[in-house]
Amino acid sequence: MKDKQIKKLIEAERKRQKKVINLIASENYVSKDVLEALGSELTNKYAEGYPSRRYYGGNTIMDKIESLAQERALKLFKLDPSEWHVNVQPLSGSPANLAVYLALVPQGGKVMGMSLDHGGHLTHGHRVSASGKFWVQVPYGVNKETETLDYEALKTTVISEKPNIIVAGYTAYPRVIDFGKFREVADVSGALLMVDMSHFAGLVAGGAYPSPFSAEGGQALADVVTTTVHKTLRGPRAAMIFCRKDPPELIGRAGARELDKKIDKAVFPGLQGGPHLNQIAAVAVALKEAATPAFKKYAAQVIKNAKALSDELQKLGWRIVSGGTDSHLILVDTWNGGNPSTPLRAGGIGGKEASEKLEEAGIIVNKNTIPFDERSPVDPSGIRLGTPAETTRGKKEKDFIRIGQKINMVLRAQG
Ligand code: DSN
Repeated sequence: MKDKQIKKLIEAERKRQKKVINLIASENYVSKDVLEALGSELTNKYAEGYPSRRYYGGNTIMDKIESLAQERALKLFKLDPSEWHVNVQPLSGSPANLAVYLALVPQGGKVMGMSLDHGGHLTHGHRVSASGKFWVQVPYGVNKETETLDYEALKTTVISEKPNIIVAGYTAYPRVIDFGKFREVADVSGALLMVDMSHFAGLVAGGAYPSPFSAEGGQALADVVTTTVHKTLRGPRAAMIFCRKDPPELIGRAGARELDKKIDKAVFPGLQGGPHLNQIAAVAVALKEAATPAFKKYAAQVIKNAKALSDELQKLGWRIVSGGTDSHLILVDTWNGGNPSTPLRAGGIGGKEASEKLEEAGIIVNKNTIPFDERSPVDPSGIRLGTPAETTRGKKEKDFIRIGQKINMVLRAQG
């Protein structure tokens, strides 16, 4: 590379990534093949439109790449192309979610999403996001005692609020989500059900987490599923939107006809211009990798590692939100979490200080609110830990037990 300044910075970041223990739950390390596709000549091309329906010439090869990505996406999640459609053009998770609302919810309509401080995402209707400015959020949260989803409470909210769409799938919820119960809840008022599986898509692909698409007996679950590709799915920064094609039982529901056409239109020309075909090619590469037996093992190991880390921290006296994990992430209540026999200084340690101390020790985490947090999001009561990135680097349970011990030592060190 001729640009020495950027070259030096890329090199520095490469070294940083190698040196640290990365416990950011939403990050991962992609393969060389994914990087190669991202850095290819595909970035030079404009391809506004969709395969065989482009607004620019010279797109025969781009059509093949995009169609291949779509084919691989449907195959990976075992979806019948006559029943499901996938759009692989969203640049990332936030525009993907916005495209769904733009397509299916009238302006001012209701998006029922989990509150940010309980583990939801900004784009699930939070007021600072466009999703909360053009639509109205009907917030829900977890049960105060169990810190898990309360499906009966959800049903009550749905009956009284009648949301247009219900969003399940979160950024800081460590437990399995019962998509069958969500389907029942949505059916109570005729709402559409959207699952944002960004965090656990790789676990679904690897068969280690329940599918939001359909139940084991074939019962249909979500109407729309969005996902980023760069988290547990271990691909480039990108997103996809899956939707059911005119499911007979949905006909007649508000906004429920021709979901595929509406979503395609919302992505382009509704929100985006030319798709990033270098990114879409990298998505296709990652989807092929995720269909291998090695990836299946990876997904199972991610969860085993998270359980090992969670158990070790609990053993060392830390309070884990909801008492554990079924997924790739753990929420540690650092503020209220000290072991009485080796107490933290009065008041515990806030999430901001905890993440800073850990970073000094080479462990990268993010500060995070915990449900019913009384502290501010800039200095919340907890930290979020995730195992996808370090599992990609080959770490197993015994390594995560050691990481748990190091976290404990760092957070309890005085000064
Ligand atoms: N998806 C978020 C995360 O979990 O880190 C970022 O928006």
